Amino acid sequence: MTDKIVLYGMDISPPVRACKMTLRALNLDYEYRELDLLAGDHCKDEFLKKNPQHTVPLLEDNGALIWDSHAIACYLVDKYAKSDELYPRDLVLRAQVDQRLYFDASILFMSLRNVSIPYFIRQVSLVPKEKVDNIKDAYGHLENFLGHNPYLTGSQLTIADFCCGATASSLAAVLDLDEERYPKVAAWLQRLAKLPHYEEDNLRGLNKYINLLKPVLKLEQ
Ligand SMILES: N[C@@H](CCC(=O)N[C@@H](CS)C(=O)NCC(=O)O)C(=O)O
Repeated sequence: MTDKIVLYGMDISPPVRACKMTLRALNLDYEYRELDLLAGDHCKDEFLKKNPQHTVPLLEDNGALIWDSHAIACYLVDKYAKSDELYPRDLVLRAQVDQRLYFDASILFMSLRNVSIPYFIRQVSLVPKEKVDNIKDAYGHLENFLGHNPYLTGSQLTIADFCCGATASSLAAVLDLDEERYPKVAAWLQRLAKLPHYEEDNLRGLNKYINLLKPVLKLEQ
């Protein structure tokens, strides 16, 4: 057991990048252990003992094992933040952040995972129209959530922006963001891109992810 925070991940993974952005915002030191999912590192016994769901990100903190990026982000802010801005304690504000986190977990990220996993596991490169439409719907929901606000739940940056932002930026691996149709999403992503160390925490892995998927996927429109 180690007393330092360890994040297990792979840079191309959107939820891993969301955790990196959260750790950065909290200014926390951590060790990053890169797994090669394409080589099956996440299905080896050593990792399965830590996360039987065999997903990254996985956080290890003083013996505690936490997986799912949303659970990790909430835990990190609750445990280490000096203020509650990134994950408010006010019940209504927190419920709004939670709603966006569950939206990412159940709709936004799934619209991407449902395309990427079939390709990574079985080299399925044809993306059926329903899956393309799911991605368009996801962009549309984000556009509506943003309204006139700079961030997803209002004027304050929260972990919902990290989780949804890492995923939303990655949707371009399947379908480029139509900036005329979703101008608020485009402006929000540009705002996130100005965060300190964005390049290291999100952009680098994002570019690798896009380069892996975009050239091979064929969309049924
Ligand atoms: N809801 C999870 C999703 C995690 C997830 O699906 N991670 C992918 C990489 S992006 C993974 O580990 N896939 C390997 C697998 O499911 O076996 C989270 O937010 O952490």
